[in-house]
Amino acid sequence: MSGAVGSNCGLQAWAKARTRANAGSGSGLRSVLLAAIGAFGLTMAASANVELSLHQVSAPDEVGDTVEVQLIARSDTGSNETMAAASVIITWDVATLDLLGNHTSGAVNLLTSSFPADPFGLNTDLHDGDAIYVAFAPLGNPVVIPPEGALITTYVFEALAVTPGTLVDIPATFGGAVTEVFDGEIAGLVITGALFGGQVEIVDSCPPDLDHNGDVGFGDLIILLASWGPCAPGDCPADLDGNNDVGFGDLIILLDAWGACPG
Ligand SMILES: [Ca+2]
Ligand SMILES: [Ca+2]
Ligand SMILES: [Ca+2]
Repeated sequence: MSGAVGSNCGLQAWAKARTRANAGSGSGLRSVLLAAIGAFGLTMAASANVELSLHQVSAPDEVGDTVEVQLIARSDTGSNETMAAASVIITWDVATLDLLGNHTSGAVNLLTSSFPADPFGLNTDLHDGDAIYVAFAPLGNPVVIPPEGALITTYVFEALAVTPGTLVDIPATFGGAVTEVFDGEIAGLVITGALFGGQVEIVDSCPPDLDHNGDVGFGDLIILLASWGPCAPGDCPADLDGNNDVGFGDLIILLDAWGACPG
């Protein structure tokens, strides 16, 4: 076995596994990742682990803004570890966050860093509260994971609603998929450590700005008038005075705030 596995092989392996899954054989993502990093034997238990954690970049974010959540990998051994690949499941509350994608700015050097088509269908819909992110290090150049942590990628969400804290989690398993980190030197060695989700705080410093364009104006007035009348608690952004009804009290608040939002 040459062990020479490039990006195409990795992606082809994903495609093959997907085909097998579609055919009903239920092949696992784990075998796909193992094949892609050149390990075909049994996986081994690790003594040294890589923790994964999620962190909101700038807290809090405004409703309507993009929310950036960093995926940090950290060696728990006190010395550097290496990573060849990782599959990371993330889950979130679709009432407060909508996944827009991810970016690699400032992150470690990776061959692929994305939400590819997966055998479990987690990525068939990226707006339903679950997805699986996959990172492959460049061939022969595993990612160094120091004890102080390394940025793997940044997930980008849209903030949909005010919340003091909504959890973006990294489940160990979900829908048949597994969150796993693979060692960069020993093929097939799983070195997944502790998994820590992260809380995201979303605020709205300018509630009358109903269309989130930075000022209170006719666009917001139209939204308010269009939702005139009784409304359900928690699902009524134009109910500015919180009496479960859009009416003159809310109109007065909006008119008083007319113009640029504070800040
Ligand atoms: Ca999904
Ligand atoms: Ca506005
Ligand atoms: Ca009201």
